[in-house]
Amino acid sequence: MHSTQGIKIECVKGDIADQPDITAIVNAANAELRIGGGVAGAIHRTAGPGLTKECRPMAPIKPGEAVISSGHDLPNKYVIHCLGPVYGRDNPKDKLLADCYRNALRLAEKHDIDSIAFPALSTGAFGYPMKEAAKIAFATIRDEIPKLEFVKEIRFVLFSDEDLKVHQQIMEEAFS
Ligand code: AR6
Repeated sequence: MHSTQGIKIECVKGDIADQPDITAIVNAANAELRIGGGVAGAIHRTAGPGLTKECRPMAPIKPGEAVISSGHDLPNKYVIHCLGPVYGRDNPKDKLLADCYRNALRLAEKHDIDSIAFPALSTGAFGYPMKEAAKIAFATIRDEIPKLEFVKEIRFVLFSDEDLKVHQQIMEEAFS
């Protein structure tokens, strides 16, 4: 856990679709905003068909973009859907990944959201190396923090002990 300028940043191991104390969870979406594998599968399964229906008119989205919907049957008020870059295809990959985190935080601010949980965007099916992606994620968050008025808690939800370890280490480096 790290605390900076009144904002709590933490990394936990768990399921992004099971964060009941968080106002907005972030989806590692596909361009069509449909159910998929990984994070998108877990979120859409828990949210139910209403989520797909609400998202349809907002699709397709481009790499780096973020859009917001309600949480439907999830315990969260909102879902912020981000399309991460496909590693080796969507370029500049580092800027597009940073755009996801920046745009998600800006949408959260626009909706007076106090707490947000991110998965490790692009690091599954889209193939972004975990460590490289984590460095971009925390550097972007660090740069956005001075602009945050409503967001008071940022959580990273990682799927494995190894991913958790990498994120904790890079978080410490970014904020030291
Ligand atoms: N909670 C937290 N993290 C998870 C979960 C979960 N329930 N499930 C997987 N992860 P991915 P991407 C981790 O593939 O790379 C989808 O099919 C996973 O281990 O969900 O942005 C969409 O439809 C990995 O580290 O997202 C898109 O087409 C990270 O979350 C595409 O995959 C992201 O994995 C998006 O690919």
